[in-house]
Amino acid sequence: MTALTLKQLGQYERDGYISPIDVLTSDEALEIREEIERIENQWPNELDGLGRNYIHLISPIFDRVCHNPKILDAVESIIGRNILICGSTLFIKNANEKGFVSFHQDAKYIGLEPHNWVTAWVAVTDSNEENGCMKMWPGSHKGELKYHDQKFNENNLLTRGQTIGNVPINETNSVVLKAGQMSLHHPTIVHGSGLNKGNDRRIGFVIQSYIGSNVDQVLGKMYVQLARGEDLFNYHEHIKRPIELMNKKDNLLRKKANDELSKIFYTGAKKIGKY
Ligand SMILES: O=C(O)CCC(=O)C(=O)O
Repeated sequence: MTALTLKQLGQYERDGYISPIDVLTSDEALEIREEIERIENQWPNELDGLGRNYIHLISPIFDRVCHNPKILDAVESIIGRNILICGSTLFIKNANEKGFVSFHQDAKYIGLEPHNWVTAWVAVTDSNEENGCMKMWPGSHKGELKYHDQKFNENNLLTRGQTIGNVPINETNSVVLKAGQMSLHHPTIVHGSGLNKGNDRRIGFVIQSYIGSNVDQVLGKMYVQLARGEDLFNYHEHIKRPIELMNKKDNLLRKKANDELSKIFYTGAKKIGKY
């Protein structure tokens, strides 16, 4: 068991995130990238828009990442032993594109209550200042949920382009990761990321999120897998793990899960965005 150290837990409590944590080898990270590029080549558009979500339901390689014991050990240190996986998202910024992520708090539109959950951002490629790594505003998880302007702006990789204003950029920290490392962040930390100005793609695989079994989805329906321990509350529908890439039944389930997710993310929104 590679639990987080007291120092790391102190950092999480104080700053609202921990980074970097070694979880995969560089070969394993490369295998994930190759899986993404295999899907992109064989099934064009499969990962576009809403399709960036729930890839772990159609790919055993991504499924294995979600159930990786090193990741789960770290997650257990934060949310306890009974862990469910309730979603995953790919955040890809290609070189020469204009994708960015406005400063936001994940808890704002995700419907997961109480906040006994944590998000794991796994670097599939290196992620650094040049290619648009995440920036965290340390300590910002401690206050109330903040006002988010819904900008629906093109190139914003968030559903509604939800944006918190007046973030003190000089107080934010860059989360620099090597491929195979991860960061963990709190549901209410303010974070975002800028443009990819490098020559290669920047890819993050985000398990969004690991939830304690006591966490309900108050805005809609959610499909989960048990990652560790027991589901003591049975709030959600449990689904099985994939055994082959792009199995027909798994694809149908992923589509259903994505339709439900979209309803959750756009609850009360004035329009529907690209993702
Ligand atoms: O990948 C990014 O740049 C941002 C990801 C993000 O906002 C998140 O994982 O909550």
